[in-house]
Amino acid sequence: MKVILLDSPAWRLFYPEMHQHLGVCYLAGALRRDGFDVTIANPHMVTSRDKTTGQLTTYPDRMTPCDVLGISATTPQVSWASEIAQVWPAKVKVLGGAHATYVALGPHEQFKQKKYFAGFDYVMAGEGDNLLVEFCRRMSHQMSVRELSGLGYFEKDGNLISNPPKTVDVTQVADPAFDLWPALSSPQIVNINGTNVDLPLVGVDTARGCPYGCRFCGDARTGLREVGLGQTIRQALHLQQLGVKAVYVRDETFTIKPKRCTRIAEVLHAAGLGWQAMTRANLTDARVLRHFAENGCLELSLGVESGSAKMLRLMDKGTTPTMNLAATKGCKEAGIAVCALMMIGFPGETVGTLEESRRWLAEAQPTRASLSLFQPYPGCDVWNHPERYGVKLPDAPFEHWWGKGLEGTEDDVVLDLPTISRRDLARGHRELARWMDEHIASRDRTSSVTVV
Ligand code: B12
Ligand code: SF4
Repeated sequence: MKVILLDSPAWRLFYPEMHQHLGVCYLAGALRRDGFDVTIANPHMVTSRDKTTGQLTTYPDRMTPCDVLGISATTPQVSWASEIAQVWPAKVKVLGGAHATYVALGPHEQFKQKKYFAGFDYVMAGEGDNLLVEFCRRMSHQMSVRELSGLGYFEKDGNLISNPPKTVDVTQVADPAFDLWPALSSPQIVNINGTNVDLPLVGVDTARGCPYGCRFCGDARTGLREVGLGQTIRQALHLQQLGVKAVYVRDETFTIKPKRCTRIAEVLHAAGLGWQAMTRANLTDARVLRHFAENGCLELSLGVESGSAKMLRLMDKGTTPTMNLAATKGCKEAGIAVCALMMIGFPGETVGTLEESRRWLAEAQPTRASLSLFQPYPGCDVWNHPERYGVKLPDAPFEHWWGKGLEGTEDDVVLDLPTISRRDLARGHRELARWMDEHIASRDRTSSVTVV
């Protein structure tokens, strides 16, 4: 049985090929361990996007026929996933990943309809490591799949019926098939904050889930499941053998356990890997930061979100602007580049709180900062309970749920907030983005990374 996996195209991101999909690599590893013939396709080779109209073109003649096609998608990518699925010459087509998971398991029956998943036969919720393997096993023996945990199928009237998923034991999953990631065969050198790094920047995870409860986040309160150190060592050595020079640790809160993360830093460093990771201000111990600086840390991203104490409270972030300031300073003092992840447009935002974020950035002067426009993505508390935030879920198709930064207009704002007009929010977004370009060393990944 031939299985092809791919992430949906990332045409909206700078240097789309840079963003290796760790989940897809895990699935490929699990299928390969079970003896399946599996490849990972490059979504950017089978599609192109017109920059002016934003329209996707698919190239069916470049799509290899297969028995099972598995596509991953976040919410703003899902329409592209559908376009690909509709033309790919595969016997069975399956959608998985964040969008599939949160729509299938969340409230809002109106979105659990075939028309939102055009081209797909099945929708899989949760972690696919075991589910996809069992699905392919059964398919290859012409057995029924309908009762599989995590599987979603469509009734005749188009309703999506989903079985609750099982959580996998992360200490038992197969290692990601890093070697099958297509872009590994065409490495490029880029410069990140002054350091030359071989692309792709490969993602690894040493734990899944997060115990915190930020209201804009689909991962809120999912607990923490740690991968064994032996697995991390094995994966780091595999990457070293593949010639990879830098990794992006995808753990939601890498520094949650100081002893553990310092040990992992040593493992990555010993394998010759520079690394980036994400964390939050209340988990930035000075000793840990110094240790990171000595062990190959290229950059730490901090979920700062806002410069307004009120907004951080509304988001249930559990940090304050002062804590975020101290954490940014701590990283810089330890000699670590720090990227402040900022978000505007969460319910409660006003013109005044936007200005507080600008002032925070001016004072903190992080090495880099990224700016997102909040979208009520499936999975987050605003999606689950819009009424608690005084908002209605937008009618706009999912592909519009995307913040456009400098080019954004009020038509690109999909959520109506009681506290700020669409026009003021779009203008605030543009102005803050422009200000960041001028006053922060670099606004986001796009401007700090140059291909050399
Ligand atoms: C790292 C990361 C990124 C990176 C890399 C993305 C990538 N290519 O993987 C970057 C910075 C590029 C990124 C960008 C974005 N991201 Co992001 N990202 C993450 C993060 C923090 C970790 C992803 C990860 O590696 N997880 C670990 C792996 C092992 O898990 P996984 O990918 O989920 O895969 C497992 C399952 O989902 C499932 N699965 C996945 N795909 C498939 C496919 C099939 C067929 C099957 C059966 C199963 C399956 O099985 C996998 C193995 O268990 C997640 C949060 C999270 N914890 O997942 C957010 C997350 C996925 N991102 C999110 C969003 C919104 C985005 C953006 C849209 C943000 C934006 N507006 O710019 C963009 C879109 C990216 C794009 N390609 O266009 C949301 C998605 C919410 C939603 N409803 O869709 C998440 C969940 C964050 C959140 N907490 O809300 N992201
Ligand atoms: S934003 Fe980060 S810290 Fe907050 S719940 Fe999500 S993953 Fe956890």
